[in-house]
Amino acid sequence: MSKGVVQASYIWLNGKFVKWEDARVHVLAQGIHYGIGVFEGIRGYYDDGYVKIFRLEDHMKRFLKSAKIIHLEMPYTLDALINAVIEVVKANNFKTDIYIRPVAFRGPGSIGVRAKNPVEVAVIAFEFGKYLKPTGVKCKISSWRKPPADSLPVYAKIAAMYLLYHLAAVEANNCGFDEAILLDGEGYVAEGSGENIFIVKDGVLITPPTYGAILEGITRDTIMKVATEILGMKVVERRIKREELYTADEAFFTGTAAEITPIVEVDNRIIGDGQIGKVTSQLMELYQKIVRGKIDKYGRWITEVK
Ligand code: PY5
Repeated sequence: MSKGVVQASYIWLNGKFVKWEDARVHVLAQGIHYGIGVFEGIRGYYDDGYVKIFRLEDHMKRFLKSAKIIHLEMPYTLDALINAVIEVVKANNFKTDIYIRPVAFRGPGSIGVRAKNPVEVAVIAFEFGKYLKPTGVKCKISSWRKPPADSLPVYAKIAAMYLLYHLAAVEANNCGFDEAILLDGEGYVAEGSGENIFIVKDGVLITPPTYGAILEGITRDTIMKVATEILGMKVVERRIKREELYTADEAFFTGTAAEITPIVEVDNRIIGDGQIGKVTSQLMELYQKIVRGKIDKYGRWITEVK
């Protein structure tokens, strides 16, 4: 379902607004050669005549955390980065739901692996719809595994890690599936190629723990809070065996791009009755209300861009 990006007017690049077509990078950039970069994915929802950005501060804090983990000296403060996002949304005068992609990477200079070339930062925002099929996806357990925690930093949203997700997602697509599910080094369920994963079993919501091989997803955190606080559900963080996934009552992905996406099949096993589950559909509906600022309790997560 992922389509080409809808071009907007301006991109924020190294502290300045440049026209979309002028936002260029030198081919010597270390970020291109070695994947030395970090990024974020944020959504903005056009509602009530303006864009509402969801959990902006949390995303930008993770951006800084990712940069710190890989030695990237971010040339901007948290406030400056938050402001850059708000300004780029304003500059493009969006009238649709959008996706915002802050990215920081090492630019041109030395070709050495140990070189610390100057860091470049961009914030790109564009019109965006659904990322995965909201009616449910068919998944394949990937032959590609998540690396152990001492191999690549799993908490950081680093560019280099996305080669793994690319391989997993392409493999799944080539085999006729919509999305991949990666296991960790010990064979437990970790996450999708760009999403965290949840299962529902006997009314309990279960998701892999953050001390495992997963990204600490912001949507994951949102759903854990909403399931507990609004639906009164028990939420458990623990390792999930592959066969527990096959036999779950319901399963779904969470992610900024994927929002809440039902999983209806895994490795040709139908999950539940193959339809969107009851808990999943309740959470999908609640999530849309929350991100569009319709539930006061979670109003603190919204940044209004007027
Ligand atoms: N796990 C991985 C590997 C991810 O890439 C993502 C987000 C998540 C989990 C969910 O994290 P969050 O809920 O904080 O978004 N993926 C990005 C996104 O914007 C990029 C997808 C291509 O959703």
